[in-house]
Order: sequence, then structure tokens, then C-alpha cells
Amino acid sequence: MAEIDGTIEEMLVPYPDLVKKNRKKHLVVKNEAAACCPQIEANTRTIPGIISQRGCAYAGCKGVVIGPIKDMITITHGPVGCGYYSWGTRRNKARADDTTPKDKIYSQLCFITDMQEPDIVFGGEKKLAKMIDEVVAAFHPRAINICATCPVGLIGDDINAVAKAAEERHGIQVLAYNCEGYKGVSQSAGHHIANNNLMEKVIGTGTERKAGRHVINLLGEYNIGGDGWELERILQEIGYAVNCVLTGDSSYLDIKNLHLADLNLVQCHRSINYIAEMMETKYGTPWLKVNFIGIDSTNQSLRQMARCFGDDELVKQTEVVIERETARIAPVLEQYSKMLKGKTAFAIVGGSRSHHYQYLLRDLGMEMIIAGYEFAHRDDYEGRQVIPTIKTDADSKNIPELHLVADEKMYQEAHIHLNMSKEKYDELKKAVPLNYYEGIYPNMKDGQVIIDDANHHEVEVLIRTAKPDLFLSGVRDKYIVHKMGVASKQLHAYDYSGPYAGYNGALNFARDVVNALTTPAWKLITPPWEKTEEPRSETHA
Ligand code: CFM
Repeated sequence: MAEIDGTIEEMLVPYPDLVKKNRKKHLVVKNEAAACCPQIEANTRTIPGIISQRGCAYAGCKGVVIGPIKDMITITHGPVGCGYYSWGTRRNKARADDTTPKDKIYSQLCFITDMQEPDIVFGGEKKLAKMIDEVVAAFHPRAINICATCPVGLIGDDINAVAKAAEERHGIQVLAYNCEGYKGVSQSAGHHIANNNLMEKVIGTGTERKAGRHVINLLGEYNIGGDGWELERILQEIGYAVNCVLTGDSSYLDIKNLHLADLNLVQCHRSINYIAEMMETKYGTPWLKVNFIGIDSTNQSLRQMARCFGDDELVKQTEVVIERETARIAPVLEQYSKMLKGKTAFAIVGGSRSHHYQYLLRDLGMEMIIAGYEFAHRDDYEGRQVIPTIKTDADSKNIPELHLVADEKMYQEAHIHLNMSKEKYDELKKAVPLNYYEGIYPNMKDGQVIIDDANHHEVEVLIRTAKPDLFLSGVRDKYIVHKMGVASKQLHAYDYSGPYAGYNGALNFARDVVNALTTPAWKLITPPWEKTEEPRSETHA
């Protein structure tokens, strides 16, 4: 991996000394000889002026966690641009359920107070209250979210008071989220704010447990491109009752009942580990980190889940489904793998996908030589055990920590949730990593590189020098990479494809990657810098 070492040096050359010093802390080269993961700086401010790929706290709260709840209306309190930018940009799919009256789906719509200059000067609370009244009159939603944007915090509109008064007027829950964009260094802060509010005000207020012997929640699965639906198909076939997918195709009614499940599965730990942990404290619900991206990792997750219930029939049915599904997709996957074997990839995505997709790429014979996150925390790189050692700073102190205790009536010990003896549960804990997740570092190979909060300049240098066959990209950097003649797959909305999770997802992904790598387009384009420059015309036609 000598080339990659040289790449890092080249990447840092144009930086002033201070920037160089800062950026070095966000880079780690895997060293298999070293005992553990070196500390990587993460979840700290991006240096002003650098073109980062991050989003804001409002994006993390409204766009990621809250927005997909299909039967709640989410009002953005702010200027129209914030609403427009966050409208329909994430493919969290939803469908109407067979409830009576039939579920209405609002997640495709955009509700915004459209703050104007007079609202900034004189305050926007009245406008917000009026909008809530209008929304209730026109749509009769089950509940409402209000998400604050930057100016709301700056001028001091009290959205909590407006929400409280509206609750009294209308008799439905109105939740206020102080997720002003600047509340954190990235969208990650917004995840935490959303988790806190759902935990404090919604989870635990329902009384209807889903029918079924083994009832589970799937947390941190947002049904991008239909991922959640593919997983529900598999889980239901094995015999699980899926209580709630948080928040992919999820409803307010389901979230109220979250505490009635036996086990929480955690797919995207970055965005939802707070709820998993808080539910463990308040209700005693155990949680299991799963990864349904990739065949082997899906199989492993299913096997670990089955062990959690100590039910032989469930274990047997798990093996039946694994065998049938794996055999079904194997012949096609093998053909794709022949074309992908030995290819290399970069992944610089969000806060958990780079790790998840390492497994799927390996299933296909590919290797992720550079892995990065936009807004991960140290635990996503190094493992959950580092959380107590992470220093809080002025930015992280912005987000309140809820200090929950066990609920007097509803707390049950983990082994009771799983319907087994304490002794059996202690045995289980040795076999299955409950309430824990590993970081990405242990899963990387010697010489491979981790990069935190990579920027435009760094991506360009990495692509030019380490020449991957495929770049698993973000929304904005995708096109730079295409222009450099390298195939890229956008891993946030899947370039309108998907699902990529589970067995059918693996097939879809393999097909899309083969198409991306084998398209003749790469032979037909000449990157702009290789063309002879045409003289610029001085006059306009
Ligand atoms: Fe979790 Fe996500 Fe991600 Fe994320 Fe996201 Fe996303 Fe993502 Mo885009 S919740 S951390 S804030 S897996 S929207 S569904 S793809 S950056 S890696």
C-alpha cells in the first residue's frame, strides 16, 4: 500500500501548517501489527473554508430521523430554503397501512412556515401557531413535529411554548425539536436531539404489543430504496413479528409501542444508538447490533438473533430461510462476482454505511481500500468501548443528555424480555455481542486508510493517485468522480435503485456495480483536462 502512503502526503501538501496538523488527526492507516486502533479525531468542527460533505443538525433531525414518520406532519419553522432543500431528498419509502381510517402519508409533503424578514425582526411564534391550526384543520394528523432551523434559535422563538399551547388547543401531541442547524458540527447532533424527544415523549405511551411469539424492533433502518421491506420479508418468514422499523415506513402509533418488543435490533448505530441505550436503561430491553448489508453478514445477524430467544424452532427456521435464500441468489451472484473479483473501492459515506458495505463488497470479491465517514464519532471507528473516554467539548455539550432511570412499572430484566433464565442469558452474552458494536478499524486490512470528514480536495487526490475501480460516494462528490472517469455509486439514495439490504438487495447491488463498471461510457469520455484547450472567444454570439 505504498501508493496510499504517498497519497496522504500529497493530499496534505497544499495545506497551511495548522490545517495540516488538524487533518492529520482525522487520518489513520491500518497497521495490523499494532495492538489496537489509534485514536482518530471525529465529530469535531470542520475547518471553515473547507468544502465538507456534511449536513446540519436540522438535516439529521428532520431529514433523517423524524421526517420519515409517515403519519406525523413535520413542520419546518424557518426560511423556505430549508424546507425546499430537505424536501424529498432521502428515499425513505412508505406505504399506507390497512388501518381504519386508512393511514395518511405525509412524509412526501413539505410543510414550512416560510419565515420572512418581518418574522425575523418581530418573531415568528404567531405564524407557527397559525400554521399548526391550519395543518390540523386541513389534514387532521395524529401528531405533529416542529423542527427549528438556525434563525429560530438566533431570534429566540420559543417553539416549545407554541407546541404546548397547540397541544392544549388540539388535543394531539405536538413535539418541538430544538435542532437548529448550528446545534452541532454535523447532522449527527440532530439524530441525538430527535432520539431524545421520541424517547421522552412518544416511546412508552402505547399499549398494543404486536401479535406474535418473538416481537422485535428494527432500529436505525430507514427503508431507503425499500431496504426495510426486504428485511421485513425475511424476518417475517423466519417467524418474527416486526413491531416497528424506526423510522423507515414507521408510524407514530408503532413508535408509541416500541417498548413492548422483546429485542431491539440496531442497523444504523450512529443515528439510533441513543434510543437503544436509553430503552435498555428505562425498560431493560436488550439490543443487538445487526448488519443486513451483505450475504454473510445478513446470515450472521439472523443466526445471532435466533440465539437470543433460545427457541430451537426459531433456530431451525432461520437455517431453512438462510439456506433457501442463499441458494436462490448464488448462481446469479457468482456470475457478477466473476466480473468484480479483485476490484477496489473507496467508500466515503455518512456515519455507518462504509462499515456495512465492506462486507457486501467482500462477498463480491472486492476490497474497500479507503473508508471514510462524514460525521461519525470515535466509537464508529474504534468501537463502542471508547465512548466513556470521548471528551465532551463546547459543541457536544449543546445536546442535552437525558439521565433516565428504570421505569418503575415497565422495567423488566433483559433475560425476562428474552423469556429465558438469568443463567441462560449470561451464557448468551458470551456467545452474542449484545449491547455492543465494533468500529470499522478492526475490519480493515493492513495499509488500508480511514479518513474522517474528507473534503473535495482530498477526494480528488485520493481518486487520482489510488485509482479505485469504484467510488461509493455521497450526493455531491459523485459527479466529480464521474468526471475523473471513475465509476461511482451514490450510497445515500442508491441512485434511485435498491433495495440493497438482505438477499435481494445484494443481487441488486451486484448488478448495479457491474453495470457501473462495464458501461462503455468510460471509454467514450475524455476528461476535460486531457482535451487540448480551445481558444476562448472574446465576443458573445
Ligand atoms: Fe445512518 Fe442512514 Fe448512515 Fe445516517 Fe445519512 Fe442515510 Fe447515510 Mo445519507 S441514518 S448514518 S444521516 S445509515 S441519510 S439512511 S445514507 S448519510 S451512512
